[in-house]
Amino acid sequence: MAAAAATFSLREVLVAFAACVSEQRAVRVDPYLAGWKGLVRFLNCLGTIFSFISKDAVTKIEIIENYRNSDQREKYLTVQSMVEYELANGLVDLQKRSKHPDSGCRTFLRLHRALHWLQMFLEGLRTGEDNSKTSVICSETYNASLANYHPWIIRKAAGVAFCALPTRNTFLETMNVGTAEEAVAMLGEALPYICEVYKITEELYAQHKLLDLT
Ligand code: 1PZ
Repeated sequence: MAAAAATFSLREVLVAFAACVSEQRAVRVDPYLAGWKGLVRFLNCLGTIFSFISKDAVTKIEIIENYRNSDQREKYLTVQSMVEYELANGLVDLQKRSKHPDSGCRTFLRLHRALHWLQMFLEGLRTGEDNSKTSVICSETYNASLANYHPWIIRKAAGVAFCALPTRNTFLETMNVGTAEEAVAMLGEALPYICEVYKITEELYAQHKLLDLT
């Protein structure tokens, strides 16, 4: 029903990331992608100026989803099994992008780097003053993280898009978790899950020297 579509809330993202880490501390791919899909829906609510960003995120999500729907789906159940499988079978371009331009490892790394930005951005939002500017929190955290991996033209476009972000309180209300205070509380609950997922993935990629995949 229409009401169901309208009740989208960023709480779904929290629930998804909370479901990512298994008892063996593996990162489950399906809830990870579900978390990103929720973020994309949220981003789309903020206006068409962000569509070049959400389109790229959707492309990356779909590449990994295709692996999850392929004959090798079991190999892509967790990030750990994906890394193991792709490395053991020479499915990752370790030097430069060539035979396997869209490997799971390379594609996942793009989302992983964006998750680092998200972690810092949400923390900035959570701890920011009532009247602070979302655009400033967004550009500062972007410049400190993801921007290092983006060419000038993308950084420029991102900077323009950030100017369209609403004030902190309006932004928090757009999350549909209740009042701004309730949204802040939800962020406090969500961030430890996001941080944990980020940390485990970062360690795994570092261990296999995959953090620089082009
Ligand atoms: C709330 C405001 C949203 C701000 C989003 C901040 C991130 C800006 C990212 C700009 C990405 C622009 C589009 C394309 C980028 C790609 O070149 C790169 C590298 O991929 P490659 O070219 O190597 O295949 N893609 C990425 O870095 C992935 C970016 C995903 C960003 C998802 C943001 C979701 C935001 C949710 C907000 C709540």
